[in-house]
Amino acid sequence: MKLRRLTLREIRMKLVTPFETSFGLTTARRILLFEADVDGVTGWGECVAGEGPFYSPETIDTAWQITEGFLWPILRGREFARAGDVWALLGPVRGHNMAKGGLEAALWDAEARQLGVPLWRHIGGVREEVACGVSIGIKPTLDELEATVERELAAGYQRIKIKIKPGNDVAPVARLREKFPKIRLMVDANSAYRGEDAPLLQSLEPYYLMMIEQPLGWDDLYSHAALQRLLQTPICLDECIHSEEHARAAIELGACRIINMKLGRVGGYTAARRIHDLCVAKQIPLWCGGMLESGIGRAHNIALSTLPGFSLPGDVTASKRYWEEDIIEPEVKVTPQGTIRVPTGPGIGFTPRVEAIEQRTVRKVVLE
Ligand code: OSB
Ligand code: MG
Repeated sequence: MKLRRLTLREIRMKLVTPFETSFGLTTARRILLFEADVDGVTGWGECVAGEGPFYSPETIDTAWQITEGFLWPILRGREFARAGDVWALLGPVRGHNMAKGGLEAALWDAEARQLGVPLWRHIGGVREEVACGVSIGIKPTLDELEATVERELAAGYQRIKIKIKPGNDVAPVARLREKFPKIRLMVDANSAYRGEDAPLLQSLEPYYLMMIEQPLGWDDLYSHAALQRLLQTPICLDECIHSEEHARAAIELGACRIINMKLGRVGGYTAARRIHDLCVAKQIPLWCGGMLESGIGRAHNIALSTLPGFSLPGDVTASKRYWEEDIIEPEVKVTPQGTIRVPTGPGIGFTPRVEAIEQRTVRKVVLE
């Protein structure tokens, strides 16, 4: 295989509703898309880096620069046997997983299309339908939060996750538990707490949450291990798990009992599959996280979620929850049972709407 041409595009997309987390408010996304021409076959990938370095150190601008300045020069003119070899080729570049992950995903899509098989089958997926949960941002009032949860449950979603931050944690959880005693409920703090907040996090225990996602520092395994010893509720790590080595350390230290997997955060399918295999061997349940992706990233998340170890509902949802109009055809739809039927076509199984993508493009470079 040879990457003949790589097109980078920055598109702008306005969210249907603003999304608030402990690290900030997002009203519109700036998204870096990768269009890879591999031996004349086109594959698509999405870089999930944020607009600012607040979820992780990467941003769309660092990803663009690293891709153009370092990843592309490594792959340019290079012959490789399979998409699975690209992760090792990019190894000399340390970190920048979201840049690598988006690019590598485009190569996997192209490879699956070359072979004429669905990407999810190509990576070893086994599920024809994946289970969906939703991630709900911090809301201005508890009434608004409750109404949002009501609506998402009515749409069929199997698990509710709410974002929390100091001062906006126990009250929303208590309210939701009172109103919805039986639902699968969890919280995501995006690193908003410190070790000293253990008593506050312990006060969430009576609400039998499925898990508490990433309560402490974004790269702090030690403190999560100490906190997990104080909690019955499982800790799920998101931000902390940016490599296979960190996943192994987290599991061995007891820093978490569940892992949220994101293709971009770990650097693509090769790294994700290694972490997946480790979690299966160690009996750590996995689920697929989301990063407010456009349809292209969403399609990759669906493929990833078909791996056998993804035993819990992911943050993989319908296009219309985030976008007035998505950039793929068909849009991602969720069944009344809260599942997505995995597409059967080659590659990601959705068609990028190139014209709609071009309309939203504010920056573009063609590397060849
Ligand atoms: O922590 O999972 C997270 C969105 C942006 C950045 C980080 C996170 C999230 C979400 C949204 O929770 C998940 C989604 O795409 O629906
Ligand atoms: Mg998270």
